[in-house]
Amino acid sequence: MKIYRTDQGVFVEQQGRYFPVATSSWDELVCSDAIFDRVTRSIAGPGLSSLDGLRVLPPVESQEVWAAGVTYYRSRNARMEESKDAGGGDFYERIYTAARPELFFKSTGSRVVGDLASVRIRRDARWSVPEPELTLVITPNGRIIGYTIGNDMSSRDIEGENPLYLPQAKVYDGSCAIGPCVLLSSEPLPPTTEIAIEISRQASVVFKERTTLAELKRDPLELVEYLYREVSFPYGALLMTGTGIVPPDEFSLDHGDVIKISIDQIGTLENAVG
Ligand code: DO4
Ligand code: MG
Repeated sequence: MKIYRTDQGVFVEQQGRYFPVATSSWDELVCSDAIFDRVTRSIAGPGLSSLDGLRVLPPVESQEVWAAGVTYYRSRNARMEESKDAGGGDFYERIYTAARPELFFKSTGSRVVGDLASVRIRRDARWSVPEPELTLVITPNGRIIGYTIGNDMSSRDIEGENPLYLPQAKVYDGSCAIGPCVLLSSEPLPPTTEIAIEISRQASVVFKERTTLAELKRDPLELVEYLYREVSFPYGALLMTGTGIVPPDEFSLDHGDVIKISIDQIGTLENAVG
């Protein structure tokens, strides 16, 4: 079951039809222990044939967005390369194998942009990339109730100059895109789940790659356990699980580029660079 947050309330999609879900707010629904039952019971009556005419909003309201890093071998290698002149390479090798994962704050809910909205590159960055990431939707008591698609926009030159610049490389207006919906599921996604990215410039594809969840080194449950150890989330949280795809070093995003990230069973998150 996929749920969408829109300007006309929450809708559940079932077999190509969209049914309204009774709730006072997104926050109320995602914090509800009965979310699966409530959403299932909403699938009744004729429903809508599409969400045309409604504005689909990012699937986040008061939730904080956090991110895990260096959870794929490809990400470890890219960070070691970009920070080698700053002497930071060793940190990435160590974090890749450490028991404690890298977790960092990414965005407030209000700063997240949704499907078809614009993401941004920092004005003071020279080397910017998107990071396509499976994103967990977690309740206040630490239960994973679903999955969505995230784009952890990053400034590689700033992060590479000094690992302590990470918050500036990662947190800025338009740096976090999430959507278009949440795939509600209490089961883990299969390791064969594919994450794919395509970047187009003036209608030509300039970068395209795919990976699968089999490459993700950390168990999502382990990431959630660390995140919730000493922090409480009264509205729950979203957790990006890290990128397994990094474009080649000579690639940097440009204004007007269109980024499409697709994950099996969830759909496609599309954002242009504003
Ligand atoms: O350690 C820097 C950031 C890592 C990250 O965002 C990722 O691996 O996805
Ligand atoms: Mg990332």
